[in-house]
Amino acid sequence: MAAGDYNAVRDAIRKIIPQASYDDGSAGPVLVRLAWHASGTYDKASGTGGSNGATMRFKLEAGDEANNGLEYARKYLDPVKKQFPWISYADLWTLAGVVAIEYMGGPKVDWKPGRVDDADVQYVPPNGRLPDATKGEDHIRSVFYRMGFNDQEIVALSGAHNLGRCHAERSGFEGPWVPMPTRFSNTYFKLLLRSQWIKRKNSVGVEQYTDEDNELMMLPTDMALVKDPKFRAWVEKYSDDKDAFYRDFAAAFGKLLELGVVRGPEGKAMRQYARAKL
Ligand code: HIF
Repeated sequence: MAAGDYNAVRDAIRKIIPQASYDDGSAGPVLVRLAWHASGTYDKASGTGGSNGATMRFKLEAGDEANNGLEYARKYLDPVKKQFPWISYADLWTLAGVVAIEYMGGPKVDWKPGRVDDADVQYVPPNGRLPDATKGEDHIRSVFYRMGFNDQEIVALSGAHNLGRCHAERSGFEGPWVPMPTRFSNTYFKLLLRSQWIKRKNSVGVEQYTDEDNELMMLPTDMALVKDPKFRAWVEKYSDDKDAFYRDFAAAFGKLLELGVVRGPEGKAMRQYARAKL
């Protein structure tokens, strides 16, 4: 297989998404979460963090409790990396998120290759940069503004919680947000607005919001999107207008994967050593 044949890599990723013995038969959602957590450590002010360098290869970052469970996503991608050793982990993890979104019926997200795995352990961003689901709108804003997102982009991105589920042993929360957690759609927004959400302690004693049947859930951070009037206006928009959601989600998720990726003339990512050193 020729080096640089990203379509062949996309095909190989599509093949590992169905996983009969894993959550809802699919590795898709956890691959989306890996792409986001690899990128969401970015800090605009210092230029540190982000997907370039694939610093989650190091225990120091993989062991951040926010990354619990992502070992499954990395493990599912191992055979793909073996088949295409020329692709960097940083490119593979971000590309897998994009392929998984499309596979599950979501929009096509623009993705550019060129990230490199040149970072050593000293480039691992500090633990604690990823969001804490027990918090509210101020926390969400401080985390996503740090990356350079605005309120509209935050809500558009949040539609990704249409995918997958929470696992008590990983985050303390449990359950899916929507009835079909391996299909991309704007159901998450519709449910946020329409259902009665009841604050309850789950099986491990952690407070979360559940529907009447205790089958679906919302995190405290999800509920903040309907409590805060500025966020809520976008939740209403995306609940009514699926096309607008798909378009804005694709733009925001594409932006997320590019955070901190500074490209040289040939498209190869360059590490800004002077700024990135922590
Ligand atoms: Fe998540 N997210 N996320 N998230 N997330 C979880 C699971 C997924 C937050 C917390 C959690 C985004 C933002 C935030 C996905 C994708 C995205 C879990 C459950 C928690 C606690 C983990 C587990 O127990 O396995 C918080 C606080 C966020 C800021 C508001 C993004 C927008 C929604 C950026 C995003 O894309 C996906 C996909 C999952 C499901 C993973 C799975 O294993 O099924």
